[in-house]
Amino acid sequence: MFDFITEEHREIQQLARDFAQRSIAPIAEAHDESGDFPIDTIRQMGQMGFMGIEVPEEYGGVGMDTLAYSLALTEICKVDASHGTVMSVNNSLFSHGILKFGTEEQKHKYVTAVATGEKLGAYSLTEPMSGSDAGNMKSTAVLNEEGTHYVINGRKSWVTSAPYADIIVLFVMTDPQAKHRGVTAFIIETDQPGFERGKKEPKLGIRASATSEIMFENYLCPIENRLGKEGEGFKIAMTVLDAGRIGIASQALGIADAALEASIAYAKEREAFGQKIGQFQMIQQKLADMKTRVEASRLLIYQACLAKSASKKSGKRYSLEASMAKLYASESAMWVTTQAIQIHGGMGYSKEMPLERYFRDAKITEIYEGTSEIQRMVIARSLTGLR
Ligand code: COS
Repeated sequence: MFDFITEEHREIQQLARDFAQRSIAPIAEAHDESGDFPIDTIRQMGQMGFMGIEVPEEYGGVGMDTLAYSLALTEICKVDASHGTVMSVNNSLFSHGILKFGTEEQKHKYVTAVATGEKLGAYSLTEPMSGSDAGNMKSTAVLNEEGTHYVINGRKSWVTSAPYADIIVLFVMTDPQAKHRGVTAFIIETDQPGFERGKKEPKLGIRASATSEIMFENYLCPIENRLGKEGEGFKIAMTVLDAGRIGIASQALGIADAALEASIAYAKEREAFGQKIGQFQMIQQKLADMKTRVEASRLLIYQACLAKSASKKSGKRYSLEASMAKLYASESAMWVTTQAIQIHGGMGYSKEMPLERYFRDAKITEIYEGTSEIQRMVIARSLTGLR
């Protein structure tokens, strides 16, 4: 039916499905419980190419398209959204920005290291007092007198993978008076003096992914590690988030798919009042609506993937398609996982089954990389052209 899904797409989807079943499924629950970062499986995912699916082969990646990335990510998240979070940050938030705005040297040095799984990447935009209002950041970078280094100071928060990241794409102010036009992007190596990681955030969901604050105190960033031009950072951040939002939509779809599959199986097996619960109309209605929302999410994600691929030639923004996919898939994941728990009753509420993990993991997809409110704002603005 979807002739844009090729044999190669099916192969990478199957590879991700097999890897997730074989290597992630046995450890997902324990890592969710302990909150320990699953470094071994993350490294394996890098070695298998899952951290650089869209990265061209010359920079160590698989050289496939956004749809391939989305299909693979959905499969990983169907088993464990925490692994998917790390995969999504490396692929879209980290590599996409450097590939689009970086120099040849930056691409070879940093994208290759992350795409091959040798190093772990991160992306840092948010600050304690600037989340949705991303242009209101306070951290600064000042070029030194010699013009060789930027001196970076400040504090960033909610940085996914920060406790383990080797390299971070960072956004700070080089000209605070200019507001969002004063934001500049940098590539930060975390083993240099002046960089510190805060405590790991205790989180409701995606507990095996690691998130923390990061602090900069007179950190010296060489001028060749500036990403793009001075003042271009906000646009870079937004461009990268458009790509990232397709990843989060795919993550939400994976979670919803898992909850739906478990619910169908349970409805066929569990009996009440002398019949399978799947024979009750109230359960049938839930399953029907869950399936419809899952498939509608999938179609919006396909549309966003195709729009992003087309934008490579046309240069046209795909913010509308990415935000619609993220908005709908994330809200559907929250709704579908809620229904899945309801169908499972007490068992759904119990840690004996993964339903409550899916429910907790789904929530973040409505928040990070732009809340549902921000997605609605992006969608409405692109419809009217008004700000
Ligand atoms: N791609 C390229 N450029 C973009 C863009 C995009 N997707 N979105 C906005 N821009 C540009 C605009 O064209 C504008 O350019 P000019 O300065 O040349 O006019 C500039 O960026 C500012 O745009 P805008 O005025 O729309 O910015 P706002 O401050 O109103 O913010 C939102 C826009 C709310 C959409 C943005 O701040 C946002 O996405 N916030 C959420 C941040 C987020 O997702 N945080 C999570 C971080 S990862 S956990």
